[in-house]
Amino acid sequence: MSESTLSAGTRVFDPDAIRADFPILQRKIHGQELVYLDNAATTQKPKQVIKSLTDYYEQTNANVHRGVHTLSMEATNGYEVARTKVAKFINAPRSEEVIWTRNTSESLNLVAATWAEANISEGDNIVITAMEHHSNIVPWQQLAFKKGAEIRYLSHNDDGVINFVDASSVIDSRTKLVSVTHMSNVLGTINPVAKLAELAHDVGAVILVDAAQSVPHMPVDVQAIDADFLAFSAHKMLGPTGIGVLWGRLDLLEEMPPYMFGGDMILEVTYEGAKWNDLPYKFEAGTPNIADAFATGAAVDYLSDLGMENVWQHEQELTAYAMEQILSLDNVKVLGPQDSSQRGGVISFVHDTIHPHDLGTALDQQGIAIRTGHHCAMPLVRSYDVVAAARASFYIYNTRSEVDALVNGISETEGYFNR
Ligand code: 7TS
Repeated sequence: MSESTLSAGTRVFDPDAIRADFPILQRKIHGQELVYLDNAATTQKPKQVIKSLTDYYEQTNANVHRGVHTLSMEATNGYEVARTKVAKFINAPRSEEVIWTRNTSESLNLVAATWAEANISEGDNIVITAMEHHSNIVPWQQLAFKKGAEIRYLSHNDDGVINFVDASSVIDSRTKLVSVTHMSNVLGTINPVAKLAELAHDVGAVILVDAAQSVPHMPVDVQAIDADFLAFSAHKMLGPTGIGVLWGRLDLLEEMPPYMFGGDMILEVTYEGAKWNDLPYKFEAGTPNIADAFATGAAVDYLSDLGMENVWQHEQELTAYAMEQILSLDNVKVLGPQDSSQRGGVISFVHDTIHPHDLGTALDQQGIAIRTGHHCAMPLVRSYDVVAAARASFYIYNTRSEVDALVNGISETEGYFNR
């Protein structure tokens, strides 16, 4: 099926029309057309999102939740409408379960500093996978050091697929939290989080899903996967930097102590003490990131108009094509599932003789942006006996001809280094 015939959203999925919405894609890099393949790090922004920021500052700017004047009421209304859009996007039962944070990292730290601080004691364990981003390792390590708790890792096979045979022995009666990435930012593996939720719930643990790489790319329904917490960042889904989301189950959020103290998160303050505000404000101390919440709403609208099923299908098709092309290169090894139907649009690879940083620099000269390094998942990358890998990651505006440019670019770089 041609991509331009997909139509579950309200807009036809046509990569050429989509590309026209992204001003940065007109840029030339070293005199070449930009081929942007670093979407797992951050995505580009469509003019609709950029305009929502200028519109906000030109027409609406005021502080929220405190004024009776028109601008303040409009700002408050827009800020809350954006929250409602996010709630609908992930099928959250209630919009007050959606907490604005700065990014996925802050969402994870919030749970560590509040829920985990209150519920994890000496001898308990926290289960994560061996393919987590540092943001979903370090907060738990720090908490475990402090509490005398244990971190346990779910293993995966060489292809990067979680090993379920030992999962049921790793998760046991002392497990309080299972915190797993929905999609690996290095291997591209999509983890069966609903199955992990079942294992966690069977022992009375809660499950936190790091959805930084899934919410932007596929339909995610917090109720269908039976998550307790879900974290993601707006900047990886067409939105601005500096804003992210923590979704949590209402009963858990209600019981949790606040994360930061200050304005807006209190109901009443006396000289002797304070009473916390209702959700979600209990977790949003101080003047929030209002403009970026508006822009996150615009990003959610953009993706919803395309339809997340269509976004997913486009990336699946492009990833299958890219895997085929990259695997056809003699000296390149791909990390993660070789079967493209088991992975999302992230392909990390290593070249037999060219260091990833040299490859990345040579590709940049050809206008092609990829990421190189440990991708903030050092233990994982090292487990493959490499210190760094090259990574191409795709999004709605990428095309087959850009995959061809990447593959030709790798071949040309080989020619240059082998001269
Ligand atoms: N979790 C996963 C799975 C991620 O991929 C990232 C960022 C984070 C958490 C942290 O997100 P942040 O918005 O708080 O930074 N991943 C990457 C990456 O792969 N390249 O740059 C950032």
